Amino acid sequence: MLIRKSQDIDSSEITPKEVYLNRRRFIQEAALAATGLASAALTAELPGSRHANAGEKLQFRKSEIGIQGEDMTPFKDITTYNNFYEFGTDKSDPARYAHTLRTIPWTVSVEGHVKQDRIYDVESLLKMHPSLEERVYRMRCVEGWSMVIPWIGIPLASVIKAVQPTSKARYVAFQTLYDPKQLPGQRRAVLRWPYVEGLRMDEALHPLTILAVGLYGETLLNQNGAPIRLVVPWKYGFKSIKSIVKIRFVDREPPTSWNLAQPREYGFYSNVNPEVDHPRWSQARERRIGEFFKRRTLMFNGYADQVAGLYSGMDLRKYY
Ligand SMILES: Nc1nc2c(c(=O)[nH]1)N[C@H]1C(S)=C(S)[C@@H](COP(=O)(O)O)O[C@H]1N2
Ligand SMILES: [Mo]
Repeated sequence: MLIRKSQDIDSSEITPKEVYLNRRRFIQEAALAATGLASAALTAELPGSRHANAGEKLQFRKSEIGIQGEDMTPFKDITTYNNFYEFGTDKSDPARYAHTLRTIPWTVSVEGHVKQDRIYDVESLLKMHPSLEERVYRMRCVEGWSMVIPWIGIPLASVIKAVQPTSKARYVAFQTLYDPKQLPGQRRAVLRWPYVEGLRMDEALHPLTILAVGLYGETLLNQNGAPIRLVVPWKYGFKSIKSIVKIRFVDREPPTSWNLAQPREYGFYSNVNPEVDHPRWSQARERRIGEFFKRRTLMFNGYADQVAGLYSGMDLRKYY
């Protein structure tokens, strides 16, 4: 049970901030239990996650995977210039409105062609990898802006290996929470809700693909997709689905939100490619947030050495 969990932590590991956050969580949960909102079964089964409090410090190791030598985008920009249509379509909307999302408790249902359908909390997913890793990734939005973000997370491959998909699993489908009360943008039909995304199994297993729970050493703020989101750095940003509640192993290419909305403009693959333009604009250049001059967009967002092999023999104009 969660309340006992926070007491389990060795006091030597606890920073003042963590003490504060743990106390705050205790009070939140006590309040929830008092109002009867949390059933006995719920609190017993959902230990919640130490990682789910926005802004909580995380312990991690620096990964050798990722980029070096580029300036990281300031925390302020990463957390105030966002795309998260569940909170509105303006870049400033998510930072203003995402506080309505409750990330405790949070569960992710793993289902489909897998050894066992099961519901996991964030912490038990993270235990599928030895430790949290910091990965500095260049990220490129399809609209033409880019950032360099020090993500904290674990390889999606570790989760996939732990849950053991069957041989029928050829793709992985992801789903964001659907709850218009918490995600008020879902009251408007700007997209079909819930937001869905997908990867081919080899893309999902690729070592660059991570489930992120933090950035700049702290748990994700809601606007960045708390408590757990996908990060696929060689693809346009919309593939990196936020606030995931379901991971489903499937045998066919799953539907994806932006492809459903504008199939001619957004394909399933959506690999960053300066040579394949969006029908309404060029993808050859991009604006790094914080910089004045545009820079050239790199093939596969600069990760071609690692990922080009996934697409050998494929016509990238057809499979855009
Ligand atoms: N559920 C959900 N996930 C989403 C989106 C969204 O609207 N809803 N926007 C996507 C797009 S277009 C981008 S560019 C990135 C932006 O992530 P960031 O705001 O953390 O930089 O999130 C992606 N994930
Ligand atoms: Mo985007």
